[in-house]
This record gives sequence, structure tokens and C-alpha cells, in this order.
Amino acid sequence: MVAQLLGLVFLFLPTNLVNFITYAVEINPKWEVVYQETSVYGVVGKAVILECGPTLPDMYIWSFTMPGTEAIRAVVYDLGKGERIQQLAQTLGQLTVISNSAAVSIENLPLAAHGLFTCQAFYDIEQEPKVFYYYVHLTVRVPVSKPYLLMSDVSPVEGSTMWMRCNLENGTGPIQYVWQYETRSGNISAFAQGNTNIINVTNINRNHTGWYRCVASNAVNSESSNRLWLDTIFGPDIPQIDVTPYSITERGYSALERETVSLLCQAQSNPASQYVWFYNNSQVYTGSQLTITKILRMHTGDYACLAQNTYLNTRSKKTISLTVYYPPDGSPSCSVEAALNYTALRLLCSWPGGLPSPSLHWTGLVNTANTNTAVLLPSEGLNSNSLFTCMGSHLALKQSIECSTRTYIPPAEPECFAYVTNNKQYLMLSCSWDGGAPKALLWWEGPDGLAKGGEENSNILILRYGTARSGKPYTCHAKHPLLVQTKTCRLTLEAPVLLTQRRVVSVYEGSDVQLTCNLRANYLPVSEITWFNNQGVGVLDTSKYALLQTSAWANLTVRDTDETQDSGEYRCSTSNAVGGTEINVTLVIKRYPMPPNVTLVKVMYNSRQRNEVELEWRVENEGGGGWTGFILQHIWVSEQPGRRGSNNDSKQETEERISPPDWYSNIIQDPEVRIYTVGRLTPTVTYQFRIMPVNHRTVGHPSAAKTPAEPRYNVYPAVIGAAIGGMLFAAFLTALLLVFIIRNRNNNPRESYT
Ligand SMILES: *C1O[C@H](CO)[C@@H](O)[C@H](O)[C@H]1NC(C)=O
Ligand SMILES: *[C@@H]1O[C@H](CO)[C@@H](O)[C@H](O)[C@H]1NC(C)=O
Ligand SMILES: *[C@@H]1O[C@H](CO)[C@@H](O)[C@H](O)[C@H]1NC(C)=O
Ligand SMILES: *[C@@H]1O[C@H](CO)[C@@H](O)[C@H](O)[C@H]1NC(C)=O
Ligand SMILES: *[C@@H]1O[C@H](CO)[C@@H](O)[C@H](O)[C@H]1NC(C)=O
Ligand SMILES: *[C@@H]1O[C@H](CO)[C@@H](O)[C@H](O)[C@H]1NC(C)=O
Ligand SMILES: *[C@@H]1O[C@H](CO)[C@@H](O)[C@H](O)[C@H]1NC(C)=O
Ligand SMILES: *[C@@H]1O[C@H](CO)[C@@H](O)[C@H](O)[C@H]1NC(C)=O
Ligand SMILES: *[C@@H]1O[C@H](CO)[C@@H](O)[C@H](O)[C@H]1NC(C)=O
Ligand SMILES: *[C@@H]1O[C@H](CO)[C@@H](O)[C@H](O)[C@H]1NC(C)=O
Repeated sequence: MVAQLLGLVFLFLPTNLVNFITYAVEINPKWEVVYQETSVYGVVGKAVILECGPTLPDMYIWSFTMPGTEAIRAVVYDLGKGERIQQLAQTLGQLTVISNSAAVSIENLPLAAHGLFTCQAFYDIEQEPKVFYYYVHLTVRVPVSKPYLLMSDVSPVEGSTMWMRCNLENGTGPIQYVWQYETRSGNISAFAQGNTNIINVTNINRNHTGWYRCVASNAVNSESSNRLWLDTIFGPDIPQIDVTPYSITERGYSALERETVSLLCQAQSNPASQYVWFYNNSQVYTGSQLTITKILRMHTGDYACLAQNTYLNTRSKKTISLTVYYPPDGSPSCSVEAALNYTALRLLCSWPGGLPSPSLHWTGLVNTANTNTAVLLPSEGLNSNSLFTCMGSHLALKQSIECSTRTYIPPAEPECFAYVTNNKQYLMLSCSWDGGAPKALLWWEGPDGLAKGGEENSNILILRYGTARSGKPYTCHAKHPLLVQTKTCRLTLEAPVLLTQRRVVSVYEGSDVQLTCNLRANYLPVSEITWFNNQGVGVLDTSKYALLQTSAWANLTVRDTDETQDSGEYRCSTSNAVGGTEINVTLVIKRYPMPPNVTLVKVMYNSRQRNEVELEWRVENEGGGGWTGFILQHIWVSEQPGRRGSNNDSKQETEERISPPDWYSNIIQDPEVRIYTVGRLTPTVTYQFRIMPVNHRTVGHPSAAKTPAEPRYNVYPAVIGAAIGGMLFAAFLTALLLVFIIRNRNNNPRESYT
């Protein structure tokens, strides 16, 4: 039995396992050896149990074959006399046989224990022995040690490439590597994994920023490295600008005037951005938030935020346009105008200025698109007096402002009148229909298709003077949108006709006479009446003429008429745009009848001084025309030098007398006077006297001229007698005149007409 065992051992030793098995099978094919193979995995330093059959065999031998060698070496055996641990076992860890079995336990497993353990077990030796070979492949594994992470760059710039390596000292392969990524918030995720300990990270971005660790795992364990912070350098991105209060339009941002506006600029960047603000390309502020308190319309413009990464020396910029809205000044203005050829109304509402333009709408209008500022209203169904209100609102105003407009028909009727320009060049036909809202339209129609287009409120048809048609109507039409019917007024022009009370006026000279001239009717246009005197000269108000005039008549008074000056044809004339006319008035100035002849009865110096002459006269044949006074005249006839008592040369005196003699007149206006004394005469001169009677303006025949007589001293009583006789005669004449006057007082008019 020992031989068998030894033989077996012998057989076992020299060859490889396969040979040995083949050989054993060859020995005894009937008594087949049973082979069983298992694999056992152990971890270095730990314990492992290697089984050798389920029951305790009668004998067993544990052997060990180092990998890479063929030699099989005994480790421990028990041939029935107890276990015999070989020296080899010391290199294989703390090897003990588990009692009551053939299993061995190896504690503190060394790497050297890695190899093939073979347990040859013999059962039932006393009877028919059974042989089992248990092959136990022991794999000794090394746990992974704590790895440590290495990065090529812990602050990579965005877009660059880097690597991460998971360094490991010990560990049996295969080893799996997992790179973990931990966000700031502590969320951990697998970033990469594989069986190599290095990974390349291309195109690094900011999302890669965070904690990294690597985990190395093998069949034994798994170990995690310490975490390492990866800080991606990037930016700045294009800044984002937040405007508060937020209001955006298609033109950009908007703000209301006087608001406080804050512009916040943010640009992602590592390290953090530095900000500079620009307004219309001028730097205005450094910092992320630009605040404008009480923004004004002049602050409209472009705002740019420049973000800088000072580490990378990179920058980015964003520009926004900010419009400051402001309301229009004042309030909206409402108006109404005619539309559709004065058959409808157009309401207009306007409120200029403001940004954006204010919104305007008419209130209380139905069936109209009242979003429009100009609204068209058909005039049907409208009251003649209506109020329309337009509301104006603007986003910068809390309250809307309204305006209103009223429509009404002109209060009066259309009025037509005509007048002539001062220089009589034009005739103006004026038509007016004032007041009213909207304004009315006026147009003219005249004879022969004459027309003048429409004008509002008033319309003047201008005709060249004299071209107007007499007797034909000129019609002014007036249309107001609030009235369906057209109103009219009409002018019919006629040439004037003049009348006078008397065609021939006769009057005694010296009186005032009135000539009258009046228009038969009131003609359009009003034409002025002009008087021309008997010389054909236009009459003005003078001392001679008094002109009294209205538009309808003109009375000419000729003052203090004189037969030769004032007699004749007087003409009264007028004309208007359609014609002229004149009438003649014949003025006949009658003279008074010739006064009776007068005879000088006494012409005498009243003293020797010869400087006063006393005259006395007598009216002949008093039954003729009356008299109103006398003209007493004297004239120089000659001079007696000697009588003057002067040394002056007489030749000289004679020469003086050569000039034609003049009659010197004394007017005596009292018809009763018969005696008169002419004084301040030159004593040396010889005079002649005469007298003429006067009846108003009519001068009678002069009496025979008489030279004064020298006074006589002894004729005194005769003189007195003559004087008394003269006085008596004069009294008689006066009585006669009085009788004449009294008799004719009532039927002796100053003028008479024929
Ligand atoms: C002579 O006449 C002249 C002019 O007539 C006069 O100036 C002068 O005084 C006279 N002489 C005498 C003596 O009367
Ligand atoms: C790696 O194994 C060697 C030898 O077994 C040991 O000396 C060393 O301490 C191990 N290293 C680590 C990190 O466990
Ligand atoms: C952590 O990650 C999980 C899954 O990846 C996700 O559902 C969760 O929202 C994350 N939590 C945070 C705080 O990011
Ligand atoms: C990483 O990149 C290096 C060079 O860029 C290359 O040699 C290496 O093969 C790459 N490794 C992996 C795992 O891609
Ligand atoms: C980073 O992550 C965010 C959210 O997951 C994503 O929207 C963004 O595009 C990422 N950025 C880059 C550079 O990949
Ligand atoms: C800024 O620019 C805007 C638009 O170009 C312009 O309307 C505004 O007047 C400018 N402001 C100043 C102060 O130049
Ligand atoms: C306007 O109205 C007037 C009469 O009311 C008419 O004569 C004129 O032809 C009209 N004009 C138009 C353009 O309809
Ligand atoms: C002028 O004459 C008219 C008659 O033609 C007459 O009626 C009127 O009273 C006169 N006026 C004056 C102020 O005499
Ligand atoms: C009026 O008198 C003027 C002359 O004095 C004469 O030429 C003219 O024909 C007269 N007119 C009339 C209407 O009698
Ligand atoms: C009046 O005198 C004139 C001239 O002296 C004379 O012709 C005339 O007959 C006289 N008349 C009378 C009525 O005597």
C-alpha cells in the first residue's frame, strides 16, 4: 500500500499532469482515478480554504505547483499517521489543516500561494480503494490600492483639451476605472469609465467645472481617489442685459420719462466679468448695474455693456437701444370739417408730439371705426348741435385727456351784397354765411354761365367794373353739411335812375337855392351822386356851395346867387357797375328890376377948407322898381397948383393926372338916406360927384356928374331951408317905401319858379 502510494507519488512526480493521468489510466483502467477541478480565489493577506472532497479520506496528499513550472511539490499529507506539514507550506502563508477534514486553510495569504493545489485523496483503503485527485486552482488577488487623480491642467481654458489619470499602486487586473463628477450641489455622476487609467477630455467647457474623483475597481474591491477641483476658465459670454422696469418694443427697450431705470449686465465668465457701460459709445459707468434715476427723453440712445475677463484678457459686448417715452405737450385738439362735398362731417382729433404717438379715439360714436383720429360721419341723423369728444391717452400719462368739438349751423341766413373798389376798377359781389361748425361752402352762379367755385364762410365774386350784367341775377349758393338743402341769396344789379323835383329852378339873385337830386330806388351797389356846377366842375362843399348827401339823395345849395356867375345848367350824376346816368337842372337867376333914376340936387363944399362935400339927391319917378341903397361916387377931375400953396412943380402934378381917373364909391345901404357928406377930400383938387341907385344887385343909371359948389356965407338960411325941404322930401319917400314893403310882404317871395 505504501508502495502503491509511493508509486503513485513517483508516477506523479516526474511528468506533467496529463502524462501522469494517462499513465494512471493505463495502469488500471478498471480502477479509474476520479479527477475533479475547482478554482478558488483568494485575496492576498486574507484567508482561504481549499477543499479536498466532501468527507475525510483515509489518506491524502496536498501538493503545489507554482505557475510557470511543472514541478509538483508536496505541501502536507496524512497517510493515516497524522498530518505532516512540509516546509514548502511556510512560503504559502499560515497553512493549517482543518480538523476532521482534508481541507486546508491558509491565512494571511501571500501572493506566492498563487498556483495549482492538488489533493490526492484515498478512500476505502481496506477494501477496494478509491482514488480522487482534486485540482484546486488558487488565484491570489491583490485589492486595488487607493488611487489618486492627476489632471494635466486643473484650470483649463474652455475649448482646450486635457487629460485625467487615475494613478494606482497595487491591484490585480483587470481594473475598471470610473471617473466621477460631482457638481457644486453635490450631485455625483459617472463622467467616464473604462479599463485604462487615463482619459482625454477634449473641448473642455464650463459644465466640466466641478469635483472629480476616480474609482478603481477589480474583482476584490473598489477604491476611490480624493476629489480634485476642476476650474474651467471661460468667458465672458455675450452679456445679457436686464432692463427694469421691463418693457420691450420692436425698436428695443423703452422706458417712461421720469422713471428710474436700471440696466443690469451679466456675462458668464470665470473669473467673474468686469463691466463697463457706454452710452452712445461714451463710457458712463463701471459696474454691472447702471441705474438712471428720473430718466429723460434725452437719455434715449444706445447703451452698451462691455464685459471683460481680466484673466484671459477677453471681452464681449452687448448693445441695446433704449427709447424714453414721453407724453405730448398740452392736450389733444378737436375739430370738425366738412367732407364728401359738404354732405358729411369729418371729425379730426390731433395731439402732436409725444413718443410714441398718443392714442386718440372719439367717444360715443357707434357704427364707425373710431380707432381712427379722423372719423367720417354722414350728416343724416345728426342734430344740428352736437358735441363730440375725443379721448387722448398716452402710456406715460396716468389719465387720458379729452377735447371736444361742437357742430352747428350758422345762426343767420347767407347774405349777399355788392360794392365797388375805390378806384372803380372792380365790382365785388360778396356772399357770406359766417359762424357754424364746420364752415359752410359758398359758391356763385351768374348769368351767361358765370360761376365761381366754392369757398368757406364767404365768397367774393370779382367782376371788372362795368362788365356786370344789368337786371340778371347773381346767385350765391350756400351748403352746410348739417343741412340737406342748399340756401341761396341773390343780387340783381340795375343801372341807377336819378330824379329831381324841378328841372328848372328860377330865383332872384342874392338868395340861396337848393337843387335836389335823388335815386329812384336803392341800387346795388350803392352809387354816389355827384353834382357838377354850371361850369361842369364837380361841386365841393365851399362857401358857395353846400352839399347835403346821403346814399339816396344829394341836395346842392347854391348860396348868394348871382345872375351871371350862377345861372346855367347844373348836372347831377351817378353810376354803378352796370351803368351811369345824369340829369340837368337849369338854374335861372333873376335880376331885380332897375331902380328909378336919381338926381343930385345939391353938391357943395361945406366949408372953405374944401375937404368935405355935402350931397343931397332925389329919387325920380318912384313908382318904378324898388331900391335898396345908393352908390355915391366921386372922381378927380383936375388940380389947381396955386391953391395948394406949395412949392412943388406944377409939371409934376400934371403928369400925375395922366392916369385914368377912378370913381371912388361910398355905399349907402339905407334906402331912406338922401343926404350924405363925403369927407377927406383934397382941397386943391376939383372933383365930380354922381349917384346911382341900387336894387339888391341891380345898379341903376348913374345921375349926371356934378362939381361941388363953393360955400356962400350969406346963403345960410337958404341952405337950412333946402335942408329942411330935403328932409321933408326924404320923409315922403320913406313913407312910400314903407307902403310898398307892407303891401308886398306876403306875396313877394325871394324866389319864384317857372
Ligand atoms: C413937393 O412935392 C413933393 C412930392 O410930391 C413933396 O415931397 C414935397 O414935400 C412938396 N413940396 C412942397 C413945398 O409942398
Ligand atoms: C502594494 O503592495 C506592496 C507589496 O505587497 C506593499 O508593500 C505596499 O504597501 C502596497 N501599496 C499599497 C498602497 O497598498
Ligand atoms: C442629480 O442628478 C440626478 C440624476 O442625474 C437628477 O435627477 C437630479 O435632479 C440632480 N440633482 C441636482 C441637485 O442637480
Ligand atoms: C489622449 O491623447 C494623447 C495625445 O493627445 C494620445 O496619445 C492618447 O492616445 C489619447 N488617449 C486616449 C485614451 O484617447
Ligand atoms: C452646460 O449645461 C447646460 C445645462 O445642462 C447646457 O444648457 C449648456 O449648453 C451646457 N454648456 C455647454 C458649453 O455645453
Ligand atoms: C444717442 O444716440 C441716439 C441714436 O443714435 C440719438 O438719438 C441721441 O440723440 C444720442 N444722444 C446723444 C446725447 O448724443
Ligand atoms: C358737390 O356738390 C355740388 C352741389 O351741392 C355739385 O354741384 C358738385 O358737382 C358736387 N361735386 C362733386 C365733386 O361731387
Ligand atoms: C333834399 O331833397 C330831398 C328831395 O329830393 C328832400 O326830400 C330832402 O328833405 C332834402 N334834404 C334836405 C336836408 O334839405
Ligand atoms: C345837360 O347839359 C349839358 C351842357 O350843360 C349838355 O351837354 C347835356 O346834353 C345835357 N344833358 C341832358 C340830359 O339834357
Ligand atoms: C333915366 O336916365 C337915363 C339916362 O340918364 C335916361 O335914358 C332915362 O330915360 C331916364 N328914365 C326916366 C324914366 O326918366
